[in-house]
Amino acid sequence: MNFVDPKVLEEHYQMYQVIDEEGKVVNEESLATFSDKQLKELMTRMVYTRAWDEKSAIFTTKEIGIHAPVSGQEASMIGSQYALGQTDWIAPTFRDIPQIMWHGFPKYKAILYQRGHFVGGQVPKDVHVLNPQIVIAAQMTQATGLGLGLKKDNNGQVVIVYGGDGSTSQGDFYEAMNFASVFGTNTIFFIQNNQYAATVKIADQTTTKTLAQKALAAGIKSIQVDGMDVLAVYKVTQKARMMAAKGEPVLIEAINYRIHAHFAGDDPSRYRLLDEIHENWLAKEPLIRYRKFLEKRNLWSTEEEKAVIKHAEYDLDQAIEKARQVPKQTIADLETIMYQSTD
Ligand SMILES: Cc1ncc(C[n+]2csc(CCOP(=O)(O)OP(=O)(O)O)c2C)c(N)n1
Repeated sequence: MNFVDPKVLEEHYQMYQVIDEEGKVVNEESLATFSDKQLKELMTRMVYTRAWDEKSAIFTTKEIGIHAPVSGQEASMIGSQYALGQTDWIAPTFRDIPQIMWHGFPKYKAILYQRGHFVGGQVPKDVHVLNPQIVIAAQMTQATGLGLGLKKDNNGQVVIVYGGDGSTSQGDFYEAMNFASVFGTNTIFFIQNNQYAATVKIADQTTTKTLAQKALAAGIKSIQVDGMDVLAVYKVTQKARMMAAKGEPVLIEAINYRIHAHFAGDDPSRYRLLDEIHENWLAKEPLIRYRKFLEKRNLWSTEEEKAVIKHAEYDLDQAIEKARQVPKQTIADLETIMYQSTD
């Protein structure tokens, strides 16, 4: 009699990396496929995202409403979105605002979404994103359905659905993967394991050593990637995109770390000791290591970084100003838009 031990799976997962924590290349072959322009663009987008995030946190409650901080997760977010085509779809959570903004979702609408204004939920027709989901894992079943539609359209489009580690403890996650596997939908499940579901740490959510292995029960291939390494995330998503476009759904587990609170305004020190574990994660954070990598190649400077930060802060001010011009919503608005299609 032989009960299979989940430990047999663990050795198959080796976190995929292109650069290590010191910005040193560990995978020359993957690196060779990037142009200097792409290498710089990835940094520009990450720095922009960090600046937007930090300034948003200051504005929270006054202007923005609920802001879910993303610092520490830029490599996962930017690297994965960068690997998509413009006509691919994104099914985001409340935290995945950077990906949808880079995919064309208007910035002022992102502010309105965070304020709970209905205009923030109206996605322009030519922008391929779903409304950010606040119900944990509900976006997974939606992305499976959308992935089935894309398969039937047969245009090579895919949908990427984001979820936190907490979403993998939900029923919708398993149901979505099972359906995706049975019907061969064009879906990429992208799990951002940022170590916490609100205040609950990963060790209190699951006894599996990886979240990636959860896909295997549904018959879906999966991989673990260093979610603080933007080049690795890009490469892995690019491959996943090719597979999903052929009706092979896949799961990516990106290991990263949420540096700030769950929602801006929370006090993370109530559930997370700001001790050496925190310090250890900070040392791995995506901007520091990627900056080291670029500087070694003379592809990045302090001046460039400052200019990007200034640009992001300006854009945020503009977006807030534009959001201010939108009339306050009323109860009657909610009733009228209930059965209307979006613009
Ligand atoms: C079905 C459901 N249960 C509970 C909540 C309350 N809630 C909001 S965020 C959150 C934690 C989400 O954690 P995770 O999926 O890991 O995403 P993260 O915020 O870490 O990116 C919870 C439990 C919710 N929104 N939906």
